[in-house]
Amino acid sequence: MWSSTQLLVVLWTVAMGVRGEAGSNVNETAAGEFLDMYNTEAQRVFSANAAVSWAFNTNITDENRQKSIQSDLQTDLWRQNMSHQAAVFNTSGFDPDMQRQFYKIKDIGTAALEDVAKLEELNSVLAQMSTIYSTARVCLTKTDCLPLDPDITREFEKSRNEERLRRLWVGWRDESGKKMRQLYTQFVDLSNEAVKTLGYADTGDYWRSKYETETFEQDVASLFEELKPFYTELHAFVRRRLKAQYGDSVFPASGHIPAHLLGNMWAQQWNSVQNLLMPYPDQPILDVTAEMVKQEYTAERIFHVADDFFASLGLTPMPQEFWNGSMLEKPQDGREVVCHASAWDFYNGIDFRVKQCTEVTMEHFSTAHHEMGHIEYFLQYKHQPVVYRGGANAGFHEAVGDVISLSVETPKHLHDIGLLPTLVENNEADTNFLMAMALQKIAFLPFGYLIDQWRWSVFRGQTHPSDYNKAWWKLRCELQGVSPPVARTEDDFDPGAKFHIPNNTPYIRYFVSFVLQFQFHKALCDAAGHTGPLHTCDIFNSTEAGTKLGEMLSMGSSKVWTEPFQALTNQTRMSAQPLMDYFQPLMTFLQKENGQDKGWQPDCPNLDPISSAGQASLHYLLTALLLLVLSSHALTLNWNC
Ligand code: X8Z
Ligand code: ZN
Repeated sequence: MWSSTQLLVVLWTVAMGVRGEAGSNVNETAAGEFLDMYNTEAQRVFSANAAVSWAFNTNITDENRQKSIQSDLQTDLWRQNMSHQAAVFNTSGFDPDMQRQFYKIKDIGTAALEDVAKLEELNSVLAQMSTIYSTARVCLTKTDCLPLDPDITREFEKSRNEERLRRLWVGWRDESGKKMRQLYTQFVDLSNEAVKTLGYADTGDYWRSKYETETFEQDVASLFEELKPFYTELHAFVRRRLKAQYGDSVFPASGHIPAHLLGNMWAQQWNSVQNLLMPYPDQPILDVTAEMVKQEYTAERIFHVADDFFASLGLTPMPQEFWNGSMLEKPQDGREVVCHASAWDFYNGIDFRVKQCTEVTMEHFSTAHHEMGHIEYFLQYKHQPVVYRGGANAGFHEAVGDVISLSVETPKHLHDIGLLPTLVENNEADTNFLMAMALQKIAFLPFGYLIDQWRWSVFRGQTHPSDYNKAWWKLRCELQGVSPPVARTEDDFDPGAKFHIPNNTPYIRYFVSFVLQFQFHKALCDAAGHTGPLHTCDIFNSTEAGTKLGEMLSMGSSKVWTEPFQALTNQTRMSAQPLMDYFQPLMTFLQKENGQDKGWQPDCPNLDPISSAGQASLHYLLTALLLLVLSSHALTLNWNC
């Protein structure tokens, strides 16, 4: 396939006579033909690349990794070639839509690295980090070695044994992040070098540019500040309940919550420990896991329930290829796979797949909707040219399935689909429900915000490799109010223990999504004619809501995000207001419960203040001192051996 593609490109180049100086061609007809050619070829190149990458992600072997590295390299080189050809056109007088397409063809990120050996090294480093993460096992005994999914994840959700959780927490970081510190440093240098050739200051600058908003960094910072009081109230309530469970002695005096007690390996969402945290323990708890197990739900059935919801809105149901091609369960044939859930567009308008090691739990039920939201977006914009087959911005892509979940997870809807046998409607049950949602949505906000605060600072060179872990924990302690349960040093690399760092997926998109999804929810609920508090809205069966959502999704990334955003919400700015409105009743409850018992010190307990460089010099200093003492002893005692 590769050589024929190259041949075609060369033939086309010669035929169209587009060889020439950068910016020399002003022929709009030739430019239109170039875009057509790009679009046809991109579908072939990207879909071949997706197939090789899928094979690697669903069967991690040395051979598949090599093939994936080579395929990524060829794809990058093809994009480089296209970018050079596009640069021949002077687009300034062209139709604005054409200008946008040309801009996107030239904005190729790390593929811009001209040195092929370096490009291969970059792809290889990424594939190695991904492999380390996805094949790691934690051995608590010589024979008992556990993978993250499903075993360790399940223990974090179910176990309340502090010591076992602590050992798993440390074990996971020893086996994943710690093993990739050097690779990550290599990656940062290569990635920065690549994007600098495109005129970006560093990789973070490149990532942020995708939001097409001058004030993006300030915008997310002020949204975070606005939402902080909500998080602080939730944190205080959770801390009190966890102290009652585990005893005060496990908790540092600084006010932090030890990071291994929140039901999740990264303490990013806390809903798995919700049974300890219900404001009214005698009222129903909103976890339908037991009911799903009782009704013998399967992975496939979970996805069919999600599909039914999208279809009820008049949106596109999952095509047969989705059901044939997806990996909805962890394979039991001994294959190593990347279990972290993802959705795949094969760029051929036909093949769309999800890869998820689905477990029959409410959490996975929610994730299934999340992933299907990505597929629905792919389906809605599949008619667009390849350059526009993306979210209005990455936060939009992450928000689609979550918006659907906001309806699905209302007690009323869960009752309607038979997952909540009895529906109790009173203020106390309502508060329990809002707490369950807050443990997913509010608990996540500082985590969603801080991951890229760390990476942006690393890419900028403000955080040096010798301070990677210290800077990470500074953010975790200060913004999230969680602390490491055992001492951390620069021998550790805890950022690497989170999927999106080794897999190089930007993370601010999730923070953006968690804000946007409430703005979307409000707009869709209005379209559906919902009355009453926002948290009681279920848009199931509303084709009015479905039509509005579909209109926004079908635009893909053909316009700056504010345009599709305005079409749905009538607004042009991100706003935390709908999120705050949704949770207001819970906040009133928490403020009353907490009084002044809230907050934490900014500094981290359990963070070794001495970096590895510092440790090394201390080590030399102590050795020198010891030698001095010994030699003086040797002199006085006439000690020789
Ligand atoms: O990675 C994901 C999705 C795939 S895009 C499963 N999420 C983030 C995470 O797990 O860290 C969804 C919520 C945040
Ligand atoms: Zn996602």
